[in-house]
Amino acid sequence: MKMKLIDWPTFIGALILLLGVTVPLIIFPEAGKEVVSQANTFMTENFGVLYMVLGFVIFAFLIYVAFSKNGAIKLGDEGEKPEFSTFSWAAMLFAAGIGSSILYWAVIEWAYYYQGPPFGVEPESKEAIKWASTYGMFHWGPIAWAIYTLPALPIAYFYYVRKKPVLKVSEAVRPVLGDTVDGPVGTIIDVLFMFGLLGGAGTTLALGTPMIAQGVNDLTGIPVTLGLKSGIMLLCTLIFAISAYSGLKRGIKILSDVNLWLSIFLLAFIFIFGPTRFMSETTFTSLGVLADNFFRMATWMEPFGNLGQFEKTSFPEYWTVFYWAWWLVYAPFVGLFVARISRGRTIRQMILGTMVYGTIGCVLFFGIMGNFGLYLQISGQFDAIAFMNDNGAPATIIEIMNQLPLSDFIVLIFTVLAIIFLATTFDSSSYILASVTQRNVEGEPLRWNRLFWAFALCIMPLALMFLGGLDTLQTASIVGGFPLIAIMFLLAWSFMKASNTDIRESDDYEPSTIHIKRWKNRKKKKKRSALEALEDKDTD
Ligand code: NM2
Repeated sequence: MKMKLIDWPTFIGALILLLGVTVPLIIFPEAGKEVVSQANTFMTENFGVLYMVLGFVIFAFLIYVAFSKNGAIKLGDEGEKPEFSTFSWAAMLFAAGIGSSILYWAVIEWAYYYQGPPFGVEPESKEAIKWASTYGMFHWGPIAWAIYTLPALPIAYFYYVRKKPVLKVSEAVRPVLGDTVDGPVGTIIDVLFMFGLLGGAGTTLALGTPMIAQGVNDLTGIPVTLGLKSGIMLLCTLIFAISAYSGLKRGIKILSDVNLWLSIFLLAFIFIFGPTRFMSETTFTSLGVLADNFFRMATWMEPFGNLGQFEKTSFPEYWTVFYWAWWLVYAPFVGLFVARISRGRTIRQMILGTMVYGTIGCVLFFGIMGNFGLYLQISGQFDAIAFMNDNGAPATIIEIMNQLPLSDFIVLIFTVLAIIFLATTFDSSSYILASVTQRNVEGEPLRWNRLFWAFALCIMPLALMFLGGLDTLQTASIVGGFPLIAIMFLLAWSFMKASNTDIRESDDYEPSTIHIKRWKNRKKKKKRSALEALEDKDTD
């Protein structure tokens, strides 16, 4: 029977957690908002440093792995070529990890930093401009992509080296936790992962939907109401559902291709018809500022902020901590995709590739869209900040797009792009949620199971939009991400344990770790030749 395929404890566990959090928020919105805001402050103030340390440690760890012997391991058989060309690989990687939020934040993030800059800088000053155009790239840069890559290590390793397909996070930590993952411990890990993903996707959908609603409003005049927003979410679910039913692979492949080309078109259009020189110069300068201040930004926690005479900005809590948490909740899920597409690459290529190409993609969005907005502001062409303070961020984003030539057409493209981005988020998230709640997945997870999670995905953002407020949306990721801090640690440990064991025992490790074998032989050879050299010397 098909029902037997479902892993009920995980299925019910995740559902109860989801409803347990969202239903009270909808029934008691006033009290709910208060509790959410307290939860946000409590988590970011007390545990903010944990998220910050985590981001930094993951980055350092991956750089270490990339250049260690473990990094030389090939994901596949010896002599195997990478399954995808580097361009397709980078495009798929980007599509898996990035959704509609990049349209939102690339256009508007600078405005928040310009008004509330880091490091105690004077708001709306020249110095603030510098950070406004740089900090977005940092929050979508190498550390963020490192967070995404970590879970891909054990997953890809089990897939292509040990040849054991892993679709659950609990499976990926088996080397550390042993058979306990078959019991409640495994269920708890999977439920927490699902809860994190529901929170992260909740943040994405609750941000993206009002922006699309504004676009629709701009194009058709339909007023932006909760009804319109719910309709948009339903539409995105439907687009995904139809494509899932009409032969998934083709439907979603077409959507992702359209997405890629529309993004390239939009970026090229803004770059050519916007202030090209300003955007180029500012992006280049920001990259320098970023490189110069990378460690400062990665570790800045404002510890003296609340010591009486100093004024606290809460910038790190409000931004960096939130961002690391948000990337964290998506990480195991993106890790699965990264692992799947990385066959034939080495661990080192996978690590450096995600960090470099992922960052380049985000730099393009922020450098073009963000600096376009910044230009409008400082040249006085459009006071985005005043507009935002009166009308909110989603309306400002659309209004910034409206400053381009052929504005109706551009707003249309922007809105369609955001809709497709959301539909693909529904698609991939529901795929993973459904897979985790099944005992085994042959080919595809059950269709009803996928559809169920696609609709379940709407619950959190509906509750969040109902409550309103950016901090409410941020809290979903921050709270959902908390348990993942421990899970990330287990994933890293698990990868190191498994790969170190295999390297050590590689002589009898058959058949897929030929590369490991070769590595070992190479080392032996080196030792031998060193010995030979010594002997030669002796005989001389
Ligand atoms: N991240 C990249 O909506 C999206 O773009 C999904 C969001 C974690 C900030 C990912």
